[in-house]
Amino acid sequence: MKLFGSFTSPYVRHCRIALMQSGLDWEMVELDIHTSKDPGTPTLRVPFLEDGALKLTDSTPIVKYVREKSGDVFIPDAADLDRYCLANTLLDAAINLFLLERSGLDINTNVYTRRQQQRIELVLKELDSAPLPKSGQLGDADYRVAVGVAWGQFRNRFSIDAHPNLQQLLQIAGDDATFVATAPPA
Ligand SMILES: N[C@@H](CCC(=O)N[C@@H](CS)C(=O)NCC(=O)O)C(=O)O
Repeated sequence: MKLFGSFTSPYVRHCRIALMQSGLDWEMVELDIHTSKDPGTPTLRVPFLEDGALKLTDSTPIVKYVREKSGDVFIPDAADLDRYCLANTLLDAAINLFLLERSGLDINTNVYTRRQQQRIELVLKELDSAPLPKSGQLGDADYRVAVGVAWGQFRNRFSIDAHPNLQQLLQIAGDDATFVATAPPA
């Protein structure tokens, strides 16, 4: 199967982690979604996945598909799933602001982008209050939070100085071979 995406995307990173852990046959097809004229996905976003006739256009069904195809489960617990969704909300807001700023918008004066900034701070606080996984026992909610927080540091989009549990989570994830192997290029 083929995973299309970039090596900097946190959503792609989570898919790569699941694929690396799966033992399945897969390859990564590098794609710059911003310059590709016909990227092959209606979302105009990465990641997307092709496995024969199956096409998946979002990281959540991709991770679920990969986990289940390799005999594993995808987040059975509702509270864990909520944490996973909070991490997606954090990422969606932070990436949105990143791209808007890059396209020339002053994100500090627009009412909606200020709301997005407030959303990021509130979600970080909420995620910081969650219990930490043990080293070597990260589930998909933990991976989603970890790739999200790591992306925020990589792109300098938000600080976790006031969030000791999120700092600790990155340390715990730093013991995980697939998390380390998928780090964005320096
Ligand atoms: N809900 C999607 C979000 C994917 C997403 O936002 N990807 C970013 C890269 S990290 C992207 O392709 N952005 C391009 C754009 O918004 O134009 C998922 O989970 O796969």
